[in-house]
Amino acid sequence: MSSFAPASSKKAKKRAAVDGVDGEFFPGIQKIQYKPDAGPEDVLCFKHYNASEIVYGKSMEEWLRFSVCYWHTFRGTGADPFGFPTLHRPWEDGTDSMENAKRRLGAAFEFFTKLGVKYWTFHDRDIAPEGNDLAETNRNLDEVVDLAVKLQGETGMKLLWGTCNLFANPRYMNGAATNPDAHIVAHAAAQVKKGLEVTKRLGGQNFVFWGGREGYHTILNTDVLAELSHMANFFKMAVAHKKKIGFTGQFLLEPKPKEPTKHQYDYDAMTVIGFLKHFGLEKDFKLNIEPNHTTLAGHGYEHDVVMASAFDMLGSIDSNTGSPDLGWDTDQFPMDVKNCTMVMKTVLEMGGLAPGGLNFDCKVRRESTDLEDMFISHVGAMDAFARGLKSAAKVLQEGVLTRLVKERYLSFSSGIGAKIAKGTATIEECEDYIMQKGEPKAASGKQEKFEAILNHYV
Ligand code: XUL
Ligand code: CO
Repeated sequence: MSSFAPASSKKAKKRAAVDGVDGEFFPGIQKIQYKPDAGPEDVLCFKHYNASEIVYGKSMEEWLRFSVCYWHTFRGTGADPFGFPTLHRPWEDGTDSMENAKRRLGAAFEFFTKLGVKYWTFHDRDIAPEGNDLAETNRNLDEVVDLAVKLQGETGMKLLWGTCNLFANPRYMNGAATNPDAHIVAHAAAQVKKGLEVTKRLGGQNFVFWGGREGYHTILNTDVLAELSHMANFFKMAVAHKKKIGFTGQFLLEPKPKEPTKHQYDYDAMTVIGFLKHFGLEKDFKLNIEPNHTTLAGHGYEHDVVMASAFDMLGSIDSNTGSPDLGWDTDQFPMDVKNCTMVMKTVLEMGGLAPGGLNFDCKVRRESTDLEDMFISHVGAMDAFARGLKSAAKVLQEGVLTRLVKERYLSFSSGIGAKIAKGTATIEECEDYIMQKGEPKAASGKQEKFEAILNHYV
């Protein structure tokens, strides 16, 4: 029996007819329920995430636009540089065939529906195998997308964003948009053309560019200005095609400082904002911020979320976490309520993330080998974010932190401060002001007080 919805629904029975995706892949798991009184070991239910509950004027579901990523959750094998795959999924037959691709998609939609998320994300090459040339690859993609359109229609699932994998194939080892060979740049552009078209077909609300190979391993062999200009022109071609086909999704650029490339051009939020503004692309792009990338860049967890939002450039979030004691991208599920509170505080302050969302760019540990771990991880992270949302709402509703921050900057509301804030003060006026008023008195920054107040709410 097919089971893309709870086994009891009429839709589930009808769906058994979809070719190649028959079968229930998570037979022991029912649709995840909200059970606020469940005990500590009951990890297959939500204790905090209650989709329809109103928090800070909107439903939890509207604030927390959760999305499951295809690459980790349905293509992750647990392989690492030192070891073979550990995650053996019942829908995988060990091949990269179209049949397997379709069966996997069926399993994915059963997972999405039982979990109760509304959105998913994918790279083109996650969902369909590459053929012998671009034409065959595109045909494969079209065939799997046909099935995805059908499954989306049956389940009500939506595509948060699509993206192109411009980093795994060996042709891209020296970069895609920044490759020193124009032939390869053209190939990447052709791939993006198709990626945009299928994302449009699936009603994608955004389209992501992550430049994993856009950067350098040694600056000795690299013309950085040429590469950055080519990348900007590459994005301009994509913007032109987006307009031509009438794709209305938001373009998002995802910063990351390194890994796999030693130095990636999209280093962090401010670097990307600077790049976009320099090349006149800031109206066409926002940012997709992944906190594990932020910490890899040497910043605090929420730094890039806050910076992108401050410049009205926060489009979406790849909500994951790293391990603060490691130096690489571990893509763990976000389970830290304080981190989630800080992210949700920013999201509430900006009035919501739509059309972006909270995409779980996360993978279960290679040692978390049970099928149910796929659910436990997502449920735990959704609950952590629901708690973060509730704490952030309290922080803002009571307004203590907001008031204290405002008071800290009070000197800019009148006199010389107001002129500095408006940009009308001159350097001579500042000198006159100091000559009259004398030495300023430095006020306490009160970091510990702010930290203690946050702890009151979390
Ligand atoms: C890699 C990463 C990507 C992007 C999409 O670190 O985050 O999965 O989110 O290409
Ligand atoms: Co990501």
